[in-house]
Amino acid sequence: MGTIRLTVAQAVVRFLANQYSERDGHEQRLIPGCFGIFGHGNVAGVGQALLEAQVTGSADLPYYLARNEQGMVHASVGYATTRNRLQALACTASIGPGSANMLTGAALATTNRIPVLLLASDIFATRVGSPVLQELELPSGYDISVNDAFRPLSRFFDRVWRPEQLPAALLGAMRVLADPAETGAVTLALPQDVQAEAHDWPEELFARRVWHVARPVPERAALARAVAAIRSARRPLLVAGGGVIYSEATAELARFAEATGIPVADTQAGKGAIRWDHPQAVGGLGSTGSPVANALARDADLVIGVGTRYSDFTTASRTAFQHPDVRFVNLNVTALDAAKHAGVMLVADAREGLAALAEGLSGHRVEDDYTRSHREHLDRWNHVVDEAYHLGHQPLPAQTEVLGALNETVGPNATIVQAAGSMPGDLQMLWRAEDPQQYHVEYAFSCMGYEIAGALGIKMAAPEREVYSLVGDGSYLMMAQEIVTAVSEGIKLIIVLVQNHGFSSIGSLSESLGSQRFGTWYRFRNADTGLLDGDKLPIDLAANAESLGADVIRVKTIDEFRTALDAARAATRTTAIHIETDPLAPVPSSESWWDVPVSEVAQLDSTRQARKTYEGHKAEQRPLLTPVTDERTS
Ligand SMILES: Cc1ncc(C[n+]2csc(CCOP(=O)(O)OP(=O)(O)O)c2C)c(N)n1
Ligand SMILES: [Mg+2]
Repeated sequence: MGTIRLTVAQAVVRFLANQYSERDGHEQRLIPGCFGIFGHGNVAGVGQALLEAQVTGSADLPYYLARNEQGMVHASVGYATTRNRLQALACTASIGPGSANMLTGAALATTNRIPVLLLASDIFATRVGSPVLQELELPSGYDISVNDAFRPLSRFFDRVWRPEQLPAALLGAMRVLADPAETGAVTLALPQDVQAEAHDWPEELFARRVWHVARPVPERAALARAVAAIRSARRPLLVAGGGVIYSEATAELARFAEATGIPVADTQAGKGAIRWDHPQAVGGLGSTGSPVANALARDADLVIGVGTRYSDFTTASRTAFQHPDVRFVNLNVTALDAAKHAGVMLVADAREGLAALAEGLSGHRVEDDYTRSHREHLDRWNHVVDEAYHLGHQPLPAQTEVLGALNETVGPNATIVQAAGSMPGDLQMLWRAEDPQQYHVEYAFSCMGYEIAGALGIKMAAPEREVYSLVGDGSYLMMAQEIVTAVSEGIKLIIVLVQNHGFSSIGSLSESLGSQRFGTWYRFRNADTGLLDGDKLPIDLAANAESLGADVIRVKTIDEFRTALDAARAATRTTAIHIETDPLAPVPSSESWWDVPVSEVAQLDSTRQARKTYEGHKAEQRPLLTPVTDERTS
């Protein structure tokens, strides 16, 4: 075999253009494109390589210019999630602040277990001119740079100090990106001088490579233990997490639920894993779940977690499960999650695992009484949701009515995108999902600013879908700039901008914890109180969106909102609909709890009262440490 003389950056681009992933016999590009923002750290290295690839056709790696490095990582996460982790995008950033801006996105990707490849530019390997512009320069060691902050946030990190190190680094990066159990942020730190350095590469480095995305099957003995535990349970509850969707296991889940009669609750990432109107679907579980799922969870003697990481929102901070003998069976591709709550570990792909469980449980069904027990509760709950969707709240509409108008009109071929504020909770409780890709709420990191950037990536991954970014005023003010990227790329988003002049979410949390909504309004400072509780600010976020290139529709009522939705759907350009809502409007109760500690001592009466309530809930927390005994698994 011969060699090819290329720079390190040119080799990276050519290599990435030749990587594929495969699952169930379907092949697709593993890294189909690259976001980037150039600075001196990458303009002449990766930037030159991307240009050369495009103009000479030597490698196919389309480049997308983002407006903020954090935003481009969010967009990449939206993209990879929508592609069920079979494809990921690369992100190139300059050294210092450019790469540091990707840190939040890296944490978000790893927390959500979603692949993204970060090409972080680094300080000169030769250090001839050190310190360079934007170099951290620590007295404790000259080989440390800002990029070392990626290490704890990345599932794979390597810094390519010399060209000879590149092939192993690239192969390691692909291995982790394509492994459903390992995946997350993958960071290759590329010193700016090394990017431009030429090397003679073995030709085979650029061979077409197919990364098989595994569907690990359950170990036979573990499967037997899980089957026995499920057979011996009288009140089992299945919790469907994001892993069901990423594994494309939704049909197996429906079959499993139908065959066994076991009710299915969902998590934020798992909403849509089962249709809301499936006979066994009981809605969201946990702090912001449905009271139906929470009542079942309270009395469940067995919880079957499938593709869930059991966040505190899902377990209501370990108060959701109150049966004295509750045990867990956890089907998860990641041992970390399968081991949680001392459960029977079924380390496997969700689809393979569900099919194997269904076979092992053949002929087994929970008692009819149990299957019927929650029907009435569910009917009552559906009525509560309908009411929340049609409150007729005055003078400003309630947020639940905005969500209702969306839910009733978007259809299954749409995706709604959210991440932080009061909407994730309202959505988890009220949204009726009709399709596995309809509900996209980033709630592992719950990062304000994900909504528009994430929506951009989702629309890139699924151009045939109508993508709705639902964004609160707080999140909008943190990160709206990818509207410009959407406009320049001709990518159509529908942005629903919910203006309530501050943090409705943290405001009501603060009030419930005795902190009186302190610091959660976006208001003028009030000369009388000294607090930020004066008049509303004269700000116009609709005008802001318009200034970034979006078409804008301002509405005041829910009827106007519905009409605006029709117009936005008919439009071809990115369109923002601005609506003001009442942050204090009522929301149904999940009849659940979330652990946010309240001051143990306080002079404020509101805090002291809240502390008493807090201690009551704290007493309900369970360690969930009891191992599953032999008699339940044999
Ligand atoms: C980057 C980031 N900073 C802080 C938080 C904590 N936080 C969660 S929700 C929220 C307020 C969100 O405000 P807005 O987008 O207006 O939504 P609303 O609560 O009004 O529905 C804050 C500050 C967060 N989740 N993400
Ligand atoms: Mg708000």
